[in-house]
Amino acid sequence: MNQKLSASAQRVQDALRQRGYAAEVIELPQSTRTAIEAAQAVGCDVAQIVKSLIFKTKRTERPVLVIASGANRVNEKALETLIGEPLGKADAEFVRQQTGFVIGGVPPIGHIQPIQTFIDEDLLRLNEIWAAAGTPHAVFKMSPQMLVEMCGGQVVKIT
Ligand code: 5CA
Repeated sequence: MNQKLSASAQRVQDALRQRGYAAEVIELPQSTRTAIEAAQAVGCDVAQIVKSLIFKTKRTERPVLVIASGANRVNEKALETLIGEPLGKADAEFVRQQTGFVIGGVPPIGHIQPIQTFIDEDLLRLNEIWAAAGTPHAVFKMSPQMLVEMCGGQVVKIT
C-alpha cells in the first residue's frame, strides 16, 4: 500500500521496524513542516502533533531533544533547571549534524546517535499522536505510550 518512501523517511520506517513497531510512515504531497501544517495534512488537532525540538546546551554544546505537543510552547528556563546548564540556540546545521535529519522532519527516533530526551506530559493525555518521520512531508501515527517507550525519555512538564 505504501509508495516508495524517500531515503530519510525510509530510515525512520526501518528504525521503527527494527524496534518491532508496526507503525506505518506515510509521505504526503502536502507539507508537514510545521505542527499546524502537519495537523491540516493528517486532519487532526494541532495538540496531537508531536514537535521534536532540538536545543543546544551552552557550555557542553550537547543536543537536547524536547518532544512536545504541537499546542505547547517550551519553557526554556524550566528546561535549563532540569538539565543543569543554560541552553543556546540550535541552528539548522547543528540539528542536521546531531540528528541526521533536517528541521521540519526531525523524528522522535532513528537519530544517528542517542540524544538526551524530555517528553511533554501533556501528550500522555491523548489517544493518538503524529510525529515527523524524517522529512517535511513524512509522518507516522502512534499512541503516547509507544512514544514514551521508543524514546526512553523523561516525561516532564515542559510548559
Ligand atoms: N514536521 C513538523 C511537525 S512533527 C515538525 O517537525 N515540527 S517541529 O516543530 O518539530 O519542527 C520545527 C521546529 O524547528 C520549530 O518549532 C523550530 O523550533 C525549529 N526551527 C525552525 N526553523 C529553524 C531555524 N531556522 N533554526 C533553528 N530551528 C528552527
